Amino acid sequence: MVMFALNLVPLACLLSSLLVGAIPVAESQLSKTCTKPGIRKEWRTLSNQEKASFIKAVHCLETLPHSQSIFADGSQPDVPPVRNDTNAYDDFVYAHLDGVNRNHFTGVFLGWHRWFLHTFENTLQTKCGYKGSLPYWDWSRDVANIPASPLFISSATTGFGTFNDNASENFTVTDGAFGATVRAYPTPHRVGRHFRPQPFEEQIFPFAFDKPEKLATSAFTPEEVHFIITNFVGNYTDFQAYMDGVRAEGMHNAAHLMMDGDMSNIGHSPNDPIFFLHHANLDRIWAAWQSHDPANRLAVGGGRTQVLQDYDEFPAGAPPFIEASEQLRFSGLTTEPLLGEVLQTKGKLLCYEYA
Ligand SMILES: [Cu+2]
Repeated sequence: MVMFALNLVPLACLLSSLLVGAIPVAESQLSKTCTKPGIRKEWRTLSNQEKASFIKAVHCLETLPHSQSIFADGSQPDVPPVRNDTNAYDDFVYAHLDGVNRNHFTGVFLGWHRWFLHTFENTLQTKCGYKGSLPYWDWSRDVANIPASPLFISSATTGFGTFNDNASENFTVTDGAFGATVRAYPTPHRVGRHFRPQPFEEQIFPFAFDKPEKLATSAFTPEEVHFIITNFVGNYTDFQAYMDGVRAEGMHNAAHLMMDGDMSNIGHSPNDPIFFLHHANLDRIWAAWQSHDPANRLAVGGGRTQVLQDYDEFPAGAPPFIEASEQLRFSGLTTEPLLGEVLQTKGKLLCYEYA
């Protein structure tokens, strides 16, 4: 069940520059300084109690009401209408779904997801009493055997559930903390997840994969992670492009597509809470690259327009080129900082680091 490509067309959408409804960042937030950063830890290093408290907070989010401020901002033509019979978790999925074209394969990719993850973490903390920070999943530690990763266990209090290999069941996850969870978008369904070691065998983009037989795990080995952090000095565009990969076979897409089901859909992938741990790891790698060299620290790049037909030329978006003054858009989910305001994880708006 591969739906990754369905939401990708039409691709060259410039409407995001014409949007209304941006929520400015409050002055009070800008004057904050970061003295006690939250520590984001790798999932397997958490105690069972810490794991359970994160999962409990996500379940709490699923019981909170849907926000009336969520709206489709017009940049994504085929987005489903906002539903009122939904919850606060579904609002995150909607905001992601509504931003597919502007936030993927464009220069705001990592900055947008950084603020999205922060909003998720902050909501768990402020609305659900969560005391910890957002955990991350370092997939490079599991390349030898992904299904045996300590994340994918059937415990209802500390596990994300195992993979389902049954296509006739839509790969529905039946165990773990989210086995019975129904998500609203794009239509009500239970979360699906299936281990697909060679996800590039099927063409899902408007171009053929370069190495269709490539193992997903080969894109995110410890060597690959080391390589991306220590290369592309001063060149954000090439750094981001490498994360998505030559012909989109890089670590970002490889891990998404390898899990099939919800995670393999570029729009509604946040339906699976694994999304947040996967993207926290990408954010961690970006932060490590940023601190690797002074020339990386505030580097931005890529373009505003997603054009997958010209992926080889513009893997990080076509012009106009992205600058730090680019406004991030969140479809009513949260405040909307400029890209330049989320470049530092320990700055005026953000205050966290990775263990
Ligand atoms: Cu995304």
